[in-house]
Amino acid sequence: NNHKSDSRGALIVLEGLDRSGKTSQSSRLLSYLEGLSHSVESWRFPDRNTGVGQMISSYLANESQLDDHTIHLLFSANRWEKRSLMESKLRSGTTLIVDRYSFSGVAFSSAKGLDIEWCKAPEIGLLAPDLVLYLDIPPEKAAERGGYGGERYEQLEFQRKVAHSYQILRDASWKTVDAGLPLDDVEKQLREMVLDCVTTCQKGKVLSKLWS
Ligand code: Z5A
Repeated sequence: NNHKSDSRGALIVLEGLDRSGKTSQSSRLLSYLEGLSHSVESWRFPDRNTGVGQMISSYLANESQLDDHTIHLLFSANRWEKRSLMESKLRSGTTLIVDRYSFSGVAFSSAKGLDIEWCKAPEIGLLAPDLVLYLDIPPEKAAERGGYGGERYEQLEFQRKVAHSYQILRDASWKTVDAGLPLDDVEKQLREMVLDCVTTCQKGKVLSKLWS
């Protein structure tokens, strides 16, 4: 039965500035879906556990220097490393809640001045999310939360540029929530959107590719 074989898990991506609450909301959504007996995992990019991920991690910690193009391609390679596992999880019915994805890759590198089309190119062919949730927060407000750590990019001026890049990338399919609201309020809005998406994918939806 064709319809039945199209049933799968949902690929749900959380995007937003540093400190917008992606990590907090990922874990809340994971518990929520688990509570409803859905098969679900939470993932994040960069995945610092792979070989490529370790290079990225040392770059972010300012322990190594890399050309802007080089680090961009490493972030992308880090997603390609996980692509086939991602596909098999989704096809076997597991929903993935992913903290940052290709949009972060393009937003951060283009904020440094790299050409946006050049930035998108290595992402073409990765799996397209079923839902992108954008946690919207003014950079100034995000900066007030617990203060930035010592990692590269965690500076107000740069985060303003990233916010601008996200504006350019955002399309009508993204769902935006006001991430300046209290954690519970943000979660409540996200729950509804996520459940809707999980249900649609369960009924059967074609898995498509990014930017093609
Ligand atoms: N990067 C890239 O350049 N290219 C790529 O392809 C990818 C990433 C994938 C590392 O990412 C850096 O890599 C990142 C982008 C770049 N650099 N920056 N900036 P990361 O994911 O490892 O780090 P992060 O995004 O900066 O994560 P984060 O600091 O953990 O932020 P968050 O996940 O959005 O927020 P949070 O941990 O849930 O919350 C932060 C604090 O705010 C915490 O104290 C919370 O309790 C508090 N919080 C959260 N929500 C609320 C609300 N609603 N009210 C009040 N307080 C809140």
